[in-house]
Amino acid sequence: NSSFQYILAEKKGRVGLVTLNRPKSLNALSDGLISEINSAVKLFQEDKDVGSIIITGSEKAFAAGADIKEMEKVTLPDAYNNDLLAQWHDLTKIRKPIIAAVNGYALGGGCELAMMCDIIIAGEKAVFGQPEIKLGTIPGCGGTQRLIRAIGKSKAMELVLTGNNLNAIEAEKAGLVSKVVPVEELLTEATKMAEKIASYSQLTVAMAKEAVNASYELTLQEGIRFERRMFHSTFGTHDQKEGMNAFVEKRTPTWHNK
Ligand code: CO8
Repeated sequence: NSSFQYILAEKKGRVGLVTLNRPKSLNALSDGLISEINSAVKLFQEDKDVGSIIITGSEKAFAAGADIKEMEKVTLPDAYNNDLLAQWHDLTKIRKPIIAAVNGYALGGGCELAMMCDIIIAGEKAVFGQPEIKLGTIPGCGGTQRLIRAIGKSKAMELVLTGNNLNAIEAEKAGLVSKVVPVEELLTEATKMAEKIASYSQLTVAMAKEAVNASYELTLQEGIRFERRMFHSTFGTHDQKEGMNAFVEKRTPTWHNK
């Protein structure tokens, strides 16, 4: 869609692709860029033909963080009155699965953006980190909260307190990314995964995403109860009947998303 200034958004079959496109500043996340990401994913959320979404950057940078030049002069009253960064979290309201395909730098807000997605796939040259401490500030968009859940306290503290980075292999070992692939194959691999997800019942996929994400908020007992109720709900769908019947009849299921 050519109406965007800082991103490219296109449909590739059943996959919605968002490419961050502010190369001169390594995809630094300005307010304008974040608004455009939010608008694009909302359009994909509403589009019945789209089953999953990929967010990617360039080979050099997924995103090198919040736009430091934009933030430099912000005062506390500005930040508080405008609830700076609040709009960033809109991405987590999208119910379709989102894959972050990360080549190059995913630093500060860039790492936080990747962590707001459901799955992170990394190219071999990817670099993850929360270097805000070097700028006299701290992560402001979930970095202190999501990183600890992804990689545990000791590693999360190291990243946040020292500004040290993780390379792709370290990030995979720590559990931050689901797989590492050669740089030039990143988008192909991400697309394959996105297409696979999009090939299932969209209704069931959304329920699965909601159930996994509930674990962020609920105790184990409540989470297991929530999961069981969602599981029960699938038996009220056409697609559960179709999926199981197709297995029994040894044929490919046809999903109706209902
Ligand atoms: N903001 C603004 N401009 C940036 C940013 C950024 N985060 N990162 C890079 N740029 C610009 C550079 O200023 C430079 O512009 P110019 O050509 O006009 O001088 C251009 O991009 C190229 O960058 P470099 O010349 O520095 O490229 P290098 O290859 O030498 O280095 C690095 C690449 C290591 C990624 C380096 O650019 C760097 O350290 N960038 C800053 C990384 C960083 O500190 N990120 C954290 C930002 S703070 C943050 O995210 C707060 C999070 C709060 C929540 C999210 C809020 C929105």
